[in-house]
Amino acid sequence: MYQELKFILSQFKLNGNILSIEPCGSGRINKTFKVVTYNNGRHEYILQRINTDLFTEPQKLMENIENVTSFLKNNKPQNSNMEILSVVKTRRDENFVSSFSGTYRIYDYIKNSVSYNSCENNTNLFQDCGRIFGEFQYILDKFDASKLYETIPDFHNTKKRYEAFLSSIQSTTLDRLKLAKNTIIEFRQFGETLNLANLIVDKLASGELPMRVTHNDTKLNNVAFDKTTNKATAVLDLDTIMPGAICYDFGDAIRYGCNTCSEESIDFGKINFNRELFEKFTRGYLKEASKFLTKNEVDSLVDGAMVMTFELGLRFLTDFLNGDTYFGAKYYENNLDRAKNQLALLFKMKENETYMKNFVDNEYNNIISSSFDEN
Ligand code: GN1
Ligand code: MG
Repeated sequence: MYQELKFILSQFKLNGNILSIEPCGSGRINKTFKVVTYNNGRHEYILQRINTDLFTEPQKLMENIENVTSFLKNNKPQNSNMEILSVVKTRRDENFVSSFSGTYRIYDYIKNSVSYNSCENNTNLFQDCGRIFGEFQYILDKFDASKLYETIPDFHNTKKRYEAFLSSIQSTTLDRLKLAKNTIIEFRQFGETLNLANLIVDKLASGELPMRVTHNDTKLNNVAFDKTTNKATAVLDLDTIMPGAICYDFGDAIRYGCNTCSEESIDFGKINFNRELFEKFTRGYLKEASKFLTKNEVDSLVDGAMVMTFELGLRFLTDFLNGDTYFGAKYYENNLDRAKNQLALLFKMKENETYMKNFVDNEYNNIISSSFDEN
């Protein structure tokens, strides 16, 4: 494998000779390595093998990334500390290479950075995570979303995700159906009573929510923090940047970050919704995002959190019923357990729905009224 990776690396314009290649990151979809080279000092890079089963058109994926990153570089406010991912070109001036072992691209590593799978005891990390996603969206507010390719069509089309779930029930094996029976019933009841599959998709279709540039995978571990200051410095994993509803990004960050257990936990009884983290993220996020959000968008944020949790749970469950072809599974019931984890979180979110909506309202109103006071 390393011989092959060295051959891949030799096709890119790297600075110096390779010192090391180490697997890194916790993504489910692409394989990621940290590469260190030496030439009058160390230079660090991120090498990724793109999962072309899902991203079937890597040239379009990379074009999206090039367009968005150059827009961010040219339009970020002067006082912003945001770092922006830079794609390393190949010797032929292309932005990826394909070989028999796969399709690869390289980014410069964000200097002196670290990313976290959870906030542990430092809840300020999550506030700053909210701030950087808000700033990211704010800069991209001026970017024309219709210029982006849909790298995975209907990625957050929860209506279609729900239809795919219903048809996987028809085509699965008896064994998987028996194991998943109760979870299937709960997802159907939950989704149908709250109309979760249609809620956002319908508002996008009617124009109540505008189509924006969205990141679509706003987990805490997709943010780089400065190792010294612990400030969020960069938004990572730009593969799923596509047109979408703003609440998908707020929602997915809350889904991932406010679960008191990890996504892989099977301790379902311990799963709860962390209010302190919710407040921190919302505060950091709204400070930036209130500069451009419409009132309808503000009102949709909490719905986004519930819809994203419902949707990912459905995706895990559908994958279990389909024989684990998308996310992969470390053991037979892994994807079913992941679906149960999201369902447990969804119940806790429902209990907290009014509280969350009130908090968003108050926070937003405070920001708006204090900006009137300043003017
Ligand atoms: C996948 O690969 P990773 O971990 O960044 C998935 C997301 C899910 C996430 C759940 C392209 O992201 O949609 O929310 O797993 N990405 C894709 O952990 O399907
Ligand atoms: Mg990802």
